[in-house]
Amino acid sequence: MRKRLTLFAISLLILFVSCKEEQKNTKNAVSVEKPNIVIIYADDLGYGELGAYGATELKTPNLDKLANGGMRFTNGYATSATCTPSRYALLTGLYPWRNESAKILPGTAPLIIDVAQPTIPKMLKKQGYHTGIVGKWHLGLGNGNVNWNQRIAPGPNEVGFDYSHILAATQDRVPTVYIEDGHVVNLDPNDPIEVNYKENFEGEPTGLENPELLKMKWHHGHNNSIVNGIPRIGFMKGGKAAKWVDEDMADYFLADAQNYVKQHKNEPFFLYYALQQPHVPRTPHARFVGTSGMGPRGDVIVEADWVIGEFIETLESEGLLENTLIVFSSDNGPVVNDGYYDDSEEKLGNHKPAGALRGGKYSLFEAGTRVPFFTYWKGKINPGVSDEMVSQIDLFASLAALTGSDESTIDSQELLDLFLGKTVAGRKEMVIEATSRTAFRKGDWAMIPPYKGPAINNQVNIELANDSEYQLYNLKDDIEQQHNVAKTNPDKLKELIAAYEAIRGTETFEVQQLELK
Ligand code: NG6
Ligand code: CA
Repeated sequence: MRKRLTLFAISLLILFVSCKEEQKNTKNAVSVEKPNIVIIYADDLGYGELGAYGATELKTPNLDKLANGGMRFTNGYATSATCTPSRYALLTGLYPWRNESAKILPGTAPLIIDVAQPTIPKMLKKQGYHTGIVGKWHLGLGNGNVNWNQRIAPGPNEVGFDYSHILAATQDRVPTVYIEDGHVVNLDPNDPIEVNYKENFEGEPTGLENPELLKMKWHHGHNNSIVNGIPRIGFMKGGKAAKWVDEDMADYFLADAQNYVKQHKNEPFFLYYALQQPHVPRTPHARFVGTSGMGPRGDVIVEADWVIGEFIETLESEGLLENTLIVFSSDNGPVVNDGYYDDSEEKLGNHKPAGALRGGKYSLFEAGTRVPFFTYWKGKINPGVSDEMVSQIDLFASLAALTGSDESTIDSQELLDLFLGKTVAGRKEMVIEATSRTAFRKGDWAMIPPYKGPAINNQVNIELANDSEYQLYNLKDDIEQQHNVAKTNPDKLKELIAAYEAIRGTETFEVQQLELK
């Protein structure tokens, strides 16, 4: 029943957007700018991880230069505290809880974006852009039962990307191969790939049974197939020549992103550059090992910063920097131990991945969704800092406005002027999500409804924000969310609950159970 309702809702949205389309076509064409647009999206990078956001122990000079040279948001949000829902929302401009499939996906999950659904790349294509994705996808592929040895579809190319070069799910999930325009790169037809998330293939080693083969040990989960000495989530067989080398991944995607820019420099392009760092397994290239003094987690952040420096240099040497809007953010907040023994906890020292914020990845507290978020456009955006609230879902309507499209969605707010550095108002309110639970931000306030379940996920050592009672925090006085003032502010609480339910409804939703093994 819920599925049918979701389909119905999506059809309504499509109708809404196509009506707008018609209106647009009847309008006089106005001349608009068509700068190149690059969204750089980190994976699990926390609010306090960059120098520009207060990090003192980690050095991120290249990202700091962009953040300080552009519009830096202190209240910039991913919609969710995990990857798939945030990425779904970023690309579609819709809250992820409108789609019940927008949960952390296994590597075999079908595509969760309807091929008829509006997306940023589709919208930009209509505005004359060439569109590409390089890096992490994690939105599902195919229609179920993917045959990895044929063209894999539908995928990014069917939802608006002219070019795609991706990793299917996460670096810790099989299949551990690159996929370019639907084809596994370097696939040997005599060594076909099989993937299964339920059971192993006979005779194949696993992290659980063959610890002697491991160069990185698993802490929780991550004890299935072993690739490159690293135990993964899910079982995989075959595809030896196609398997990626984790330590080369940053260089591999960088080279591809640079090529993409060079190839398309003579037309407006949109590049979604989705980095794999600092998600597990953290596998810095040898050049970066030991550079942060913080173990592999710090090292891959240094590596990611270098990668972005190189990428920006390419834009500059190609003469594109003054004609390119860059948006940088992260898909969710930080986690230190996300399933491997990699020294990250031991060597964290005084670094605070979430800055002053409470919680982290998977959490409904601020650190789950409040992330580094800035825009940079050389010569166009005046450097500034904004405390206005912005969400990644707002990029859809804002990029549409930038490029002369009238498309929007019910959730995306057009905040173009703010993204371009003007001192104008941002969002008044928004729903945030974490493992299918939702909470609300309005003005200076954060409200978290009661949820069952553990207060802390002990495996990752993160407070999830589950409580039997409503929580209300005034972030202006209490950014660390230490004082639940729900009882002393009943009217404010009522106001937030009413505003939240007006968007979210009152139905209770199935909460995604994290794999706790
Ligand atoms: C969890 C994994 C975690 C990470 C996460 C997805 C276990 C125990 N934990 O299920 O390691 O892969 O999924 O992260 O398997 S995300 O950033 O892509 O959402
Ligand atoms: Ca993530």
